[in-house]
Amino acid sequence: MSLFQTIKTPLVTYEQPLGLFINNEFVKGVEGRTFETINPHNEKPIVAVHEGTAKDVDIAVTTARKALEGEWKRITPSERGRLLTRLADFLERDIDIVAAIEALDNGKGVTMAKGDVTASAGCLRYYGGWADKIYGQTIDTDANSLTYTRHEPVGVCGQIIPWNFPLLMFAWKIGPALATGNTIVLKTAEQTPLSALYVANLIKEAGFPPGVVNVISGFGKDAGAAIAAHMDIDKVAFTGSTLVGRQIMRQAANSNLKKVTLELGGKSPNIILPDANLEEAIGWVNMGIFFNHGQCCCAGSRILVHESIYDRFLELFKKRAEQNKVGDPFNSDTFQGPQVSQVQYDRIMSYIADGKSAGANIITGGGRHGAEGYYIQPTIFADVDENMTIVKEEIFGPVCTVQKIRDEDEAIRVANDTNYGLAAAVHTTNINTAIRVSNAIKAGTVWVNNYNTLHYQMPFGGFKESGIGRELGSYALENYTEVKTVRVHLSQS
Ligand code: TXE
Repeated sequence: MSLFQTIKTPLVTYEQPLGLFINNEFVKGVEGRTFETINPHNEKPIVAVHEGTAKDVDIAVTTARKALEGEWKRITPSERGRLLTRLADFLERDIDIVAAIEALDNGKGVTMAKGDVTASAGCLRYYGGWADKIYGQTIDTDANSLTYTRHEPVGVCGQIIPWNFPLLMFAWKIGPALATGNTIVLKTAEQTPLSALYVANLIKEAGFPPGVVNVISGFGKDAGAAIAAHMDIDKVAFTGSTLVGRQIMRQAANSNLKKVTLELGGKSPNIILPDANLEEAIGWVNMGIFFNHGQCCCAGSRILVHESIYDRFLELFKKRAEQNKVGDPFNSDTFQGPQVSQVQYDRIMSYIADGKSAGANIITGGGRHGAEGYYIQPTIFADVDENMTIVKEEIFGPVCTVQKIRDEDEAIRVANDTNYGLAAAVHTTNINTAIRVSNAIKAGTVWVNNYNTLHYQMPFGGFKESGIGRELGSYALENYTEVKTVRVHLSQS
């Protein structure tokens, strides 16, 4: 099988790389295996890509180690920054192609996909700006010493990303790692390998030295597990399910105790208090759960509404959800496309069936949308109780539950009644209430009167079982540097 193929989408025709990206070249996997990636809109294969296994991870790690100790080490921090900003420019230049790839491979609406490209370019440019601003400290302990710290790269970083934001997760991962001088072996999700391979070509075009970024298409239990267990990877960063996050930690512990950061699942509460601007809140609630087809780790899937506005809320929310345009990702006004895969479709449908049989009341949706593709209707469950599976577990689809709460205290108690702690929101026009509730919620991000408004300048990550460490903002830089203390004894003569 060849290493490139021309792909025709409804919007653009482009050259898709198919190989593993190692040492700035596209290559076949050692085992010679390939796997197909499926178009979730029509359930048909788009193309087959070369599969990386543990052997390819080994080769990529050797390459990344060589780059780390070689050319990359000699490049100045400012030049690293310039490479990142150049990559951001190329992403923006190719926005139509990259957005089309995301629409094709992931199923997200092309307009939403353009937003992902812009946010990814912003993220890379932001970290490009950081590259020459990584400082240590000088520490005055006594007159006979000079003590200072250096923030050195951790080394070779393994990064494993999911399929819900294939390009954006790629940017979130490589941005801070490259800004701080690390090299990378990144595995994309098997459902969505295409955009990262396209961007790999841009990485080469931008002028990154060979071996600095290596991209492996492959499966979790083979290539992914090989990264987590590798003895010569210094750090692993993972975004995905809590189940796999635990495995990654175990493998890191059982191998070389590589550093671990995890960005995992969520079951985030979205609280609507009686003094909220209801019209505006409904818009954010809709965005909170249905954006990206509910495939967001921070999705506002548990909606907690004060009893005094509950009926009115349901009436307005139903109306709003039914206005969401569900359909072909290549229509520019599509808000919700298909779920990413048959597996995800089945998983979500089984949660819906579970909610129905547990006696939850369907306000809207609850079924398949259309006859082809992994489309699911925006679904709202009401009259749920706290112990139902649909209230407890991450569904990761366009499905939410609406619960009645009596007062602020109950809202806080119910909001925190979860093993997760990724995000939350409160809608109120009282600043005191907003701050009180935000302080009381155990979550990495709390939105007040908005939802899902992530930004590369803001740290993002989870309390409790939602993860370890923070991505984005200056905080992410800490994941990718080792602090070295140097103490110099000053001679008195
Ligand atoms: O996730 P996996 P899946 C949640 C969401 C979803 C569920 C399952 O609830 O319904 O997880 O999705 C790689 N060693 N999230 O099965 O398996 C895999 O190849 C190393 C939340 O797709 O965690 C892919 O690259 N790596 C989430 C990545 O892990 C392994 C985003 C994610 O896949 C591996 C996605 C292993 N043993 C799903 N097994 C979020 N936090 O945004 C798999 N992988």
